[in-house]
Amino acid sequence: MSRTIRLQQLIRLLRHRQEPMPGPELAEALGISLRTLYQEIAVLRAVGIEVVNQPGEGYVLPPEVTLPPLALGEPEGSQHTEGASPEAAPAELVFYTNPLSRGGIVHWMLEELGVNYRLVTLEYGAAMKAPDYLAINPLGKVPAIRHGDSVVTEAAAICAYLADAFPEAGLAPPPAARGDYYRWLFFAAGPLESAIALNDLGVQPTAEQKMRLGCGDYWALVETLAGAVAGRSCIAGDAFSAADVYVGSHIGWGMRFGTLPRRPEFEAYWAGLAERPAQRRCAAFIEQARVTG
Ligand SMILES: N[C@@H](CCC(=O)N[C@@H](CS)C(=O)NCC(=O)O)C(=O)O
Repeated sequence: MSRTIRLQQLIRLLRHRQEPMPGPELAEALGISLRTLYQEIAVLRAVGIEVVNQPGEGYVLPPEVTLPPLALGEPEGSQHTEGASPEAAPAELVFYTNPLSRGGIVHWMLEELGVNYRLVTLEYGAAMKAPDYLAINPLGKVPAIRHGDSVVTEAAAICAYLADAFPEAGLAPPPAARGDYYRWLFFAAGPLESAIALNDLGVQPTAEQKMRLGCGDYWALVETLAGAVAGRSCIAGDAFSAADVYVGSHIGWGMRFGTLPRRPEFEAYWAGLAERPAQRRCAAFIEQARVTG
């Protein structure tokens, strides 16, 4: 059965039910594994068909949903029938990092995804500037990932890439609802990072320089960021996403090392994120590295 037909069947099955349909029942009706079902539901969400998961009950389709036929075209190379041909081996995912680096952001993202990856630790200095690593990142900096043939550097780009590469984890909103997601990811990776660095180095741009600098004024950025997270547990929409991993890391780190003020909006937002099991695992990993030197 092609993926398009399977997705249409999945929608049809849900449409004919008033009640939520449990995942295992749905998977059985489609003749696929639960894992494949999660992937197919992620595909539907990625094209804007919001299948709702009612915890403990199963999946339902909002009655107003219509199926966009073209949006469900067969992705290249995906025309396999489960059980009839072997699943392609997953692409190897390699994570280059140093425990005491921005790699912590990507580490958290990987732990949230719950995927298999190979962690390669690089010491600062010669190892990061060796030719084999410069072939991965010509800047000789961590983090970086290699996923199959794709190499991605820049922590924010890696988080966004991983959310798309593993849609079943639901760490990116559907494309049509990505306004805030992109906005705050880029805000934190661009102007916020630059302004924090300048402020930390004691550089005080003049009013005229602030007009030319992409980041503008440090305190205006702090105010804007505080407004974006005030009273919210997630920065983009109602669900935790890669934007929370990235922006949250800046906030948690910034408050810890004094590069951002301990504003109540930041404290409240970070308190919710710091409790996440994936974040706690990464914090323990960093602490271990710090203790053992
Ligand atoms: N813009 C990069 C920054 C990467 C970066 O500066 N990494 C630091 C560690 S946090 C590094 O590898 N420094 C080593 C060096 O420059 O030699 C990102 O967001 O990933």
